[in-house]
Amino acid sequence: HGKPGTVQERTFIAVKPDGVQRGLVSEVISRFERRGYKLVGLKLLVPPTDLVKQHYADLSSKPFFNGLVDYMTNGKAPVVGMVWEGPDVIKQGRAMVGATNPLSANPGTIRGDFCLSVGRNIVHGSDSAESAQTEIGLWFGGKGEVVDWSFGNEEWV
Ligand code: FUP
Repeated sequence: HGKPGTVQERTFIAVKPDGVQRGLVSEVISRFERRGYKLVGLKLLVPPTDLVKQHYADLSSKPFFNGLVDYMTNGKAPVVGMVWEGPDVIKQGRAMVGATNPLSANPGTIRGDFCLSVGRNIVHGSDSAESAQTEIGLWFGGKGEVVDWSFGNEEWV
């Protein structure tokens, strides 16, 4: 899919429990929609502990790991997981999300506009093609959970 010369990528974006609690689900979705990206996967869940441990496997030795897993899985609020598709969406999605530490995130990014704490930074976005593929498989591994569909117009008027 996509025009010739257009690399159609997919990335995993999640609104984390603090973002859901704060009513920012629509804000995050809206930014990706208005940018022109296509929503191809969407679910709300309290993720199982083993899923989150796998998702954050590269951080398992960090001192904040247990707290991070608890915050994601304790059910005080759910997570909204999404798969977004479009040109350069992995890198562009990271740019839209902003720096991990919100105090280093530029205004205009989601983190730079809506939060202050690294441990409560609202949103997740895959940081590479490899992690995007892994994370989409982890969160949307079931048959039909990611949907192929077309906007219908291959180019805007
Ligand atoms: P990011 O890809 O921007 O989400 O950043 P990381 O994968 O490095 O971190 C994942 C999550 O770990 C962050 F969203 C929040 C948490 N974290 C902390 O709580 N403290 C830190 O110092 C770094 C990350």
